[in-house]
Amino acid sequence: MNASAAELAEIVAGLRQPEKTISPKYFYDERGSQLFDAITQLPEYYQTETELGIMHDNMAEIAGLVGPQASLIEFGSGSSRKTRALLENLQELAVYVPVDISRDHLHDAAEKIRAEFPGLEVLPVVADFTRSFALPSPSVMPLRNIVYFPGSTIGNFSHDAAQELLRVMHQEAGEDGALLIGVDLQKDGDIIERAYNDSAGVTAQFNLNMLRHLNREFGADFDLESYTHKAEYNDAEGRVEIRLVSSRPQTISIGGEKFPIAEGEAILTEYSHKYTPEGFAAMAEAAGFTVTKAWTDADQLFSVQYCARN
Ligand code: SAH
Ligand code: AVI
Repeated sequence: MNASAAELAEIVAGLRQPEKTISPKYFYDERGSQLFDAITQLPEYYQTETELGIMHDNMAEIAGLVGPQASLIEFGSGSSRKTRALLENLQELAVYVPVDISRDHLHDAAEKIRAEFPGLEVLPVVADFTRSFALPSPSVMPLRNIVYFPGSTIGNFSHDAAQELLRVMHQEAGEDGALLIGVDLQKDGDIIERAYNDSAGVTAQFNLNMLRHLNREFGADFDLESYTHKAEYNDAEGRVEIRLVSSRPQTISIGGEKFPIAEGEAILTEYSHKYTPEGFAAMAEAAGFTVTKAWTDADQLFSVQYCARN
């Protein structure tokens, strides 16, 4: 089965579940990546500016821990906005490998990085990082691998899947490697809910765009007008739950199957888990990492964590 047939099978399997579910990776076509960039500019979406601030305030220490001639492998690199500070400050970086599922957006971002950092080897990889993929060989042998996973994209995975992904990163890092990861922290639920229900409605457009993507790439027939965005913080589970709610009874066709959906029924499109520092440290430990250093902001909204291999 090629990637796209496997993806169609995955989407259909998700729609067969008791709660219809579609993976958040299907947010990211070109428009989805642009809408995510717009989300990062929203006043309510505290994560991006907070993470950038933490990186800025602690860059000398981060660069010291990474050391010289590293290979920087970034999972879910998007527009590589946060990476620029690392590229400017890391010592004699050997190569930058941005990995992302959003093909055109990744290639555009890589071109911009090449123009901004002319001496740097940039080897983008279009891949779904939840499936196995090959890393390119750099022309200069790096001294160590640093896996970079900013943005709290780890939060979009269930605890089991997140631990599995950390294990993959543990392998990619190799013996002398390390992981540098952005992790959103548990906090007052109102602050979190506002971040996913912005007043300009950009997150709603981002959520709905998933259906446009599935219509175009997978021949689905979602009627975008008849779904509304819903994002709620589930305190007990420590996660935001994002859904699309059907405003009328209708039938979805995809992959030769039909799925009735009732008025008021929802499709789950994303979880965004928030962690306590202890909760993340325990998960990292179970995947073979020790959190050597965790930096946070004055309000303890977000954290950046340096994880060494055990
Ligand atoms: N790192 C950036 C972007 C975060 S948005 C930041 O911190 O702002 C999440 C990014 O991960 C998107 O660019 C999306 O295309 C990518 N992504 C999500 N799921 C993915 C998957 N399974 N495989 C590869 N990339 C994925
Ligand atoms: C990419 N990821 C960490 C974002 C998040 O906050 O979970 C995706 C997002 N969904 C809605 N707004 C932003």
